[in-house]
Amino acid sequence: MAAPPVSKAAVLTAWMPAMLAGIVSAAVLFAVAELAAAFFGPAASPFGSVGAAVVELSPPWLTEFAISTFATADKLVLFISMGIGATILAAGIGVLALRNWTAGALAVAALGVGMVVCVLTRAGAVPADAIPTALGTAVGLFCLRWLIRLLPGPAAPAAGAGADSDAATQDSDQGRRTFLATAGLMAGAAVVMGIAAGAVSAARNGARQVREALGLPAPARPAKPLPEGVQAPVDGAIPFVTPNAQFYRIDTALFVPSVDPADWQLRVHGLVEEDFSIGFQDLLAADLEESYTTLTCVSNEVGGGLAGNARWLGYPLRELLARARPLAEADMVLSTSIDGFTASTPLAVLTDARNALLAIGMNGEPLPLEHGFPVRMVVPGLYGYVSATKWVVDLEVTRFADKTAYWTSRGWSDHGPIKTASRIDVPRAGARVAAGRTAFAGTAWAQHRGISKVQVQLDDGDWADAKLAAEASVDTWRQWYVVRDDVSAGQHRLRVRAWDGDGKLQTETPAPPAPDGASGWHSIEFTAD
Ligand SMILES: Nc1nc2c(c(=O)[nH]1)N[C@H]1C(S)=C(S)[C@@H](COP(=O)(O)O)O[C@H]1N2
Ligand SMILES: [Mo]
Repeated sequence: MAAPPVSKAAVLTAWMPAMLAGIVSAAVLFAVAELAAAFFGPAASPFGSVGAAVVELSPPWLTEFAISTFATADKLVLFISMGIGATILAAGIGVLALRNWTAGALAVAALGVGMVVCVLTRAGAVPADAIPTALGTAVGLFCLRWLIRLLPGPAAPAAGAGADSDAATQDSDQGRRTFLATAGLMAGAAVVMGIAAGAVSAARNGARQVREALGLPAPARPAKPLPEGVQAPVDGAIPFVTPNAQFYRIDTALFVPSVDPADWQLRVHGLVEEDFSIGFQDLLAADLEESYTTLTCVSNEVGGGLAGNARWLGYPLRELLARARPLAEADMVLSTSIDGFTASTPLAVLTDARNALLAIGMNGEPLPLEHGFPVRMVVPGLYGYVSATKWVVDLEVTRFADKTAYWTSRGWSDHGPIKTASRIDVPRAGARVAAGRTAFAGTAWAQHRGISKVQVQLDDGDWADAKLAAEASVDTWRQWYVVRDDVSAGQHRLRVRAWDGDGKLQTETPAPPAPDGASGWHSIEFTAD
């Protein structure tokens, strides 16, 4: 007998319970695994580990797109996409399990194994970290089995239609209610376990509590006080020192690593005459130095906000490396974070007179967790991806010819000096200002070379010198401003360009961030009336 034609909509409706069974089971799987993982350690989280693997395996263009498009929301976007992907996959597995239980169960098992592989290949993972994912997969599979059993078999949706006796209808109503109640209970349990997982991992985050109780020692060499007038006297100019809470954050860490200073150790080794390790107490007891340095991300677009200036407290890397005595053939230091991120920094910039620091303090506070607590690197003059390793635990003195780092093995330039850049902060692009007397202001940077001149151009007028605010040091950004009396009503364009301390004009030709930093002159449009 030929099956009656079945519409797509009817098939979907018939599959709905199976899809729901798949999704609810997946929710239980992740909730159980994440709750158990909260007791194991950050590497044990299956969701986090799959996310880390996605980041790790993503083609460079995708990672770069994500960072430049979503900037600091890139992690949220990743998790939401993963959630959507997991939901679709779980729905599919539910249908598969209904039609053929063995195939469905094998699919779940295969995904479980895949997640365990992600967990075990993660930086800092130990074999026991596989337990939460294995446990979650087992419980999820059990729930799926249970829910599928409550469903009628995979009969064609329209079969038997019209032939239902009253008893059969009642039966199937009863069955539907049992199915929905069971699925609802499981979903509720998943939500409760998910909330508990969040609470447990927050409570077990020792680093946060230790950080709050930590007092920083006074620097042996305090920062040179900021000269008067580093701040442009214009409303809306950004703060010269970026408050920690406003400081941009860029990293590949899906969950901020939690490092207890009591367990923190830094190993210094490689092409050195002496290798050694230091602990956090050694740093607290050392002669610390404090200085202002402006950090910049290589992914910053022309006019973008991925730059920040802070007062960093730390131990000079040149002194740490002097103790290790690098061999003559060495030309690079590969720094590694506890989460596996690496950066390759020219040895020369870590051993010259600049204030390259193993930093523990930011603007008078211990480093915020997301900025590398307890210890990070800060190197004036280089983009963060080749220098600013957060949660740093290992320094290997080596050679550019022998090793590559996280981003340099993904096609980014291996030396990352910061390009001269200038930005208009006032007015904001698209703003409306009063015609007549109008102030323009902004920021320019060329770390370790300094800024010697800034010019602006209004519409097609002549380029005119801006006033430069005071310079704190060549390692920090510098503010500029211009007050004009003659801004006519209407639509305008403003452009800016800067010269570095060597008298070199910043590149006019636009270039995207990859592979060694964006270039081009920033311009904005605004309306005066
Ligand atoms: N462990 C770790 N450190 C890291 C990164 C990272 O992904 N992981 N990103 C680097 C990059 S690309 C930049 S621009 C700076 C940003 O430092 P911030 O987040 O404190 O502003 O950190 C650097 N240090
Ligand atoms: Mo960066």
